[in-house]
Parts: sequence; C-alpha cells; structure tokens
Amino acid sequence: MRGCLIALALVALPAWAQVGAERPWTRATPPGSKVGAGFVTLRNTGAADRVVGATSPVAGRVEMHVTIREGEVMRMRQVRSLEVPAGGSYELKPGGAHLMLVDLKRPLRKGERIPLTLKLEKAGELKLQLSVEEMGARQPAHARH
Ligand SMILES: [Cu+2]
Repeated sequence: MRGCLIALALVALPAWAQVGAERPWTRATPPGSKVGAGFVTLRNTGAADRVVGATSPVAGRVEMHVTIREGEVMRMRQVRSLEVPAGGSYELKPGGAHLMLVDLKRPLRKGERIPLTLKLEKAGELKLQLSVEEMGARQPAHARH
C-alpha cells in the first residue's frame, strides 16, 4: 500500500523542466542607440530545457546571441535556442551568450526595470524584469565587489 502511494506521488510531479531566473539585468543605452543586451542566470531544477524565444515591449524583437572567437576577433552570432542543462544553470553574461534587444523603441535609462518574457520549450513563459545598470557595466551593481 505504501509503495502504491509513493508511485502515485511520483506520477503527479511535473515532467517538464523547472526554470528560474536570477539577476536579470541590462545596460543603459545612449540616445539613438537601437540595440541593448540582456543578461540573466537561468537555474534549472528539472529536465533539460532550452530558451527558444524572447520578447520585450521596448524592443522590436529580441534575439539570442552567443559570442564566438574568430582568430583575434570576438563576434556575436544569432542562435535559435540556448540550452539549459538538467539540474544545472546557464549564465548569460557580457562576453558570452546574451539576449539582444534589437530595434529599441526608446533608450534604456539607468535605474528602471524592463519587462522581458523568455519562452522555454518545456517550462513555458518566464517573465523577467531587467534592472538597468549604468552604460558599460560588466555586471549588475549588487553583484559587484
Ligand atoms: Cu548580440
């Protein structure tokens, strides 16, 4: 009987990934700039998942980019998805993978929060608020030492 109850409990657990976001942030943009970059650490306590899209009301579109080295030059390349490993995390950060806010409708100002929705293949939509740090910031203010 006891084994039976445990089996039922396991079946009731969601089979999809459980993904949470830590420290979503972006940088202030100069007037006239049409692009911004968003960063966040994704933690996955479930099965492997992937980010398959993103939207934000301040941008015409949001792309997913990775940074690759070509000889001496670092280049950004658009990708169709970003993998978030099972039981692990994936960090979007300056010099690495990031969200590219393209066709900005207005400048991003330091101190404000920018809504952004990530679409995960299994976990569904994840709503974030990107905190806007100063121009050229390498990491969010509260993580700086
Ligand atoms: Cu980019």
